[in-house]
Amino acid sequence: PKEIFLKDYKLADYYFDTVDLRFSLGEEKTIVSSKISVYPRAEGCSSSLVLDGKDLKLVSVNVNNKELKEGDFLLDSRHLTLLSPPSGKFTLEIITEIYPQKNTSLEGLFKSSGNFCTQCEAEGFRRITFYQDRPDIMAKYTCRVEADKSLYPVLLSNGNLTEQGDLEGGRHYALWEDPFKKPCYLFALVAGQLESRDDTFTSRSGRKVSLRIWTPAEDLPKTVHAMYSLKAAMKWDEDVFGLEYDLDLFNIVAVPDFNMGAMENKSLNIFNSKLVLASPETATDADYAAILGVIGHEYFHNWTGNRVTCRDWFQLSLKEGLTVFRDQEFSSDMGSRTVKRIGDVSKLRIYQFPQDAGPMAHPVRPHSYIKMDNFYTVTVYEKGAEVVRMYKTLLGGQGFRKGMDLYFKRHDGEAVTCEDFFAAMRDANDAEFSNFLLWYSQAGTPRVKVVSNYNAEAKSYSLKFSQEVPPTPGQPVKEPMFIPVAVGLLDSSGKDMPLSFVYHDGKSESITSNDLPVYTTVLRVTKKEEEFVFPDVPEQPIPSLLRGYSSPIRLDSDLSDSDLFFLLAHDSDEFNRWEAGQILARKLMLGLVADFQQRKPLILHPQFMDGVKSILCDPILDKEFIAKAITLPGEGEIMDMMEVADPDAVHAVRTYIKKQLASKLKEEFISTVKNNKSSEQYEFNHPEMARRALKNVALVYLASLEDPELTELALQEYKTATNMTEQFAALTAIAQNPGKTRDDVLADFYSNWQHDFLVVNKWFALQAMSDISGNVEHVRNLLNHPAFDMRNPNKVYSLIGGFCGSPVNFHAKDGSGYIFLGEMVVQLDKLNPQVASRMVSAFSRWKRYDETRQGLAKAQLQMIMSTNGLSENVFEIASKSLA
Ligand code: BAL
Ligand code: ZN
Repeated sequence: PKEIFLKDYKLADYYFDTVDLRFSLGEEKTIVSSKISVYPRAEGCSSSLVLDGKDLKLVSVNVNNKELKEGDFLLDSRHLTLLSPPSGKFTLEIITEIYPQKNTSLEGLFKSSGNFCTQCEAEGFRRITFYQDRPDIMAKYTCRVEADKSLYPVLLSNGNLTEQGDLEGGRHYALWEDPFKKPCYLFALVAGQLESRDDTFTSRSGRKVSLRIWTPAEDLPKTVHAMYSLKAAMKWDEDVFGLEYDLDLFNIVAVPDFNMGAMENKSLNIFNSKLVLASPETATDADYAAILGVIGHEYFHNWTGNRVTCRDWFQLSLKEGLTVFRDQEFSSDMGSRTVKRIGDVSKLRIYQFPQDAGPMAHPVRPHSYIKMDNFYTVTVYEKGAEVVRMYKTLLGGQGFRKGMDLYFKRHDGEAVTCEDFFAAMRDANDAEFSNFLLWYSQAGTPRVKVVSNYNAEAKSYSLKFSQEVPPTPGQPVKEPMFIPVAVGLLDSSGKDMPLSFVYHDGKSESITSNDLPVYTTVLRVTKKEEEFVFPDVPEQPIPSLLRGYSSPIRLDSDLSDSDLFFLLAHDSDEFNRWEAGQILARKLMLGLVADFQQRKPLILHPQFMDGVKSILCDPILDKEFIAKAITLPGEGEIMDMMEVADPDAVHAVRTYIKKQLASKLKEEFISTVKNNKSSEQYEFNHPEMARRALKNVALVYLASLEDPELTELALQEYKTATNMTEQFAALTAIAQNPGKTRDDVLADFYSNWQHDFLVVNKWFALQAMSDISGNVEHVRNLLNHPAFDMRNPNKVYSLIGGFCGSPVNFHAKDGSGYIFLGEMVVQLDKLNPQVASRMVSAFSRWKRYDETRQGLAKAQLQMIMSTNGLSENVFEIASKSLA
């Protein structure tokens, strides 16, 4: 397989002006005709024109109305090369045949539940027709779709519907015209039996936009929340960024078979059903929140991604990091900012930190790839969003908005790079950013140490930072990064001290803003070692460091446990209150893991228990914040901090602490469950979600005790729940413990919900993720369950992906978990390489474990590598993991 490098980027020799596509959709084959007006970048260009193409049957190629003969072109398994195209502009017409009904990769044109649909990002368009399949080729498209009218009554593509009509033989057609230039990855087509929920949105300039969400008829009632989310997103983008929608029609289609969550095709977003369909009875609060966020995300791409797109795929974070940041801000404004931030930072720590420390570590802008699909990663998306957030932290809200305005003014209609975004931010603010661009090119999570010192005589307080970026594959040595560290100082009563000056580099810098006191300042840490000194500090402060998690780093401070308990109780930065609790919990868990490994008795520190109790019983705190604060760090997070990851010890310790807390705080947890009972009517709003979140966490703690009375309490919650959030949480609580109650409730749940594939996926995932010993056999049995289907990505992610999420079972010392995953990857790769490569990633950190586990995991990776016909997707992850 060939590796592609950013440094090799070259402008294309030919560009496309207009593209007219015609699809004749059929059961046996689909015929695709394209008519492209081509122009050379430079006069007198004599280069050949290389078009990408995969699994296409070429029917004919015409240039300026003349059919090309053998010898005029070369055809291989990846390209169609026109050897000597005319100099100057010309018209290129190509006819291909494709077979969407056989396409299980779900890239290009494929069938999902009988309907036709497309997925072209990153490189799926080359499976539809021969084309220069790269994002800097932007053209205006028309698309004529023709199909059997009774089988495919709805025919959709990008832009505006300009013509439609009936044809002979029971067929019909629709002609779509997109007035905006776009790269081919934003092309979309849908044809099938669908109905729509219709609504309108009037933009602030008075444009009346028709909104349609398409699903099979029976699912339409479940699109209310998606429509609410879309309208909220359209309004938010106008209010916050001044960005309006630019066409009169916006379509969303929900399909059950989809590799990704959703896709932002111009005016025709295609979604995985999971991220559209919701009703209180079938979807949880987490599903509702995800729908809000992803509907927002895809809509926001219309400006950050579509109107301004990426020059090449290395720049993916230009659109994804920025759009994730925008959707995070949208969700924060629609709910609780602190809770959203806690969730986003947890996601970064649980998924991105391990990636950044493993064999697949890559910068936010990768330097190379074999398969671009493998780089739709938490690094490009989530760390990329943190990079965008740092611009805002450094420039302030208004400065960030000025940068965004300049970015659109300069680049609307263009395919650009991360430097162009950086330059817009810098130039709009006359900012000095020194080495900020390193965030795009250096992989690895910076580790920052801070040492504090209070000089009582001088009444000054210093913070001394040192930073290190760990080596990552291909990057053994790193430069110091530009790290914004938001800091506040608390006095002994827990109040923020006003900050007026800081000495840095021998200079005094004023902190006040418009003569008002400031309680948080952003220190710019840019060197390997650097000191900041606050003068006029009347007493020894407790520092609140990295407020709001102002940069994506690992911070080691010299805060004592009592400082952390103090911050947990008093910090005005709510994120840092949660963080103080997490740092304490991580320390406690690591200490107990060491005890467990040395066969010492486990003892829970009473101060920790008192801390949990005081949060649980605080009547003022937000309930969802409490739920987050009393949830212990995950097993992965703790394993990540160990020299040699020990899943059994970490699991034993986490279970021990959970049970200890449950038993010592039993009465408090019972009151929490009783005082936060369901209201009759489900509402998706923060106070209601917070109430449910707290009750559900309490229930999981209680049920862990395996006490019949408490199991009965959970059972009652299960039976009386009026929404899926509470019903599923009760099921989760009960399912912790093996036995008849568990088996009965799982069977009951399936029999109630077997008609709803999205709910059945939750049922698969819950069982797959179970920590019950030897669960691999149960998961193997579930592969044969009639509701399971290897061709459906959601089912694979639930069952096989879910299994890899249980460290004790996936990393079982007998190798049974690794053998299972190895088999699954080989099977999946034949059907859907993108999904297989996501699954094989679970092996990538095998070197973190003990020798026995290393040997077992390595053997599976080697077995996968030796498989005939392995896809490039899986090859890239498996080979890099073994390197
Ligand atoms: N562009 C792929 C799906 C998404 O990130 O929106
Ligand atoms: Zn996106």
